Amino acid sequence: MPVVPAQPYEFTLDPPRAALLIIDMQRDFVEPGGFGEMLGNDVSQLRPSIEPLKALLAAARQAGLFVMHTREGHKPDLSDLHEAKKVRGRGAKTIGDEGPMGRILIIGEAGHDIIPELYPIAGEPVIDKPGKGAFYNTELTDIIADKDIKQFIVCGVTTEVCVHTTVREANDRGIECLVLSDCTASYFPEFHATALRMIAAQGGIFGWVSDSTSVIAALTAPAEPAAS
Ligand code: TIU
Repeated sequence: MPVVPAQPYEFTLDPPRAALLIIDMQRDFVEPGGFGEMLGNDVSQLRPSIEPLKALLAAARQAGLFVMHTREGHKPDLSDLHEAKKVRGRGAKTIGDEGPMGRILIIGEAGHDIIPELYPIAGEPVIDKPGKGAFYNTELTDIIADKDIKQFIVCGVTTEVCVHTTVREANDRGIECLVLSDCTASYFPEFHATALRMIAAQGGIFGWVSDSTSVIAALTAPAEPAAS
C-alpha cells in the first residue's frame, strides 16, 4: 500500500478504503459578498488552497479514488437553521438574507454552490450539511458504510472550523484522517498553523498532516510488484 510522508508519522494509504473529502469550497466562503465576508473576514486568505486542491482532485479522479464534497448551508425555509446560529455575530445581515450572490448560505443560491475550479462531477456525492461537522444531520454515515470507507483525505475550509469539526467527528467514528496543509485554509493564518499542529500533536490525537505533493506522489507511484 502507498505510504505518505506525514506528521506525526507516515500514513499508510489504502486507496480502495479511502475517500477524498473536500469541505465547503463554496463561493460563500471563498468569494467576496458571501457568508465568510459577512462575518468580517478577508476571504482572499483562502484562495492559495485552490490550485493545490485542483491538482489533487485531478490526481484523485485519475487514480479512481472515491471523492466527496460538502457544502454548508440551509433549506430556503430555514427549517434546519437553529436560532442560535442565525443570530450569531450580531451582524446587520445573517444567514438567509439577500447578498450579492443570492440568499446567504441557502441551498440553491449561487453563493452556496461549490467554486467552478473544484466543481463536482457525476458519481461524486455532494453532502449538504447544516452544521460545521460533515456528520451532523447528513447522509455521510450511510455513504461511507455503503462504500466501506475507513480513511479520509481531508481538504477544504476553514481549517479550525469545519475541517476540524469534521476530523474530530470522523476520528470518533474510527475513520483515519489525513489532513493536507496546502489544501486547507483559514481566514487566520495563525489558526491554520495551530489547527494543523493540534491534529498531529500527541501522537496524532485526531489524525495525520501531510500535503498535496506527497499524496499525489503516493497516488501516482507504480504499483509494487507482487511478492514471488
Ligand atoms: N467561519 C468559518 O471560519 N467557517 C465556517 O463558518 N464554516 C466552515 O468552516 N466551512
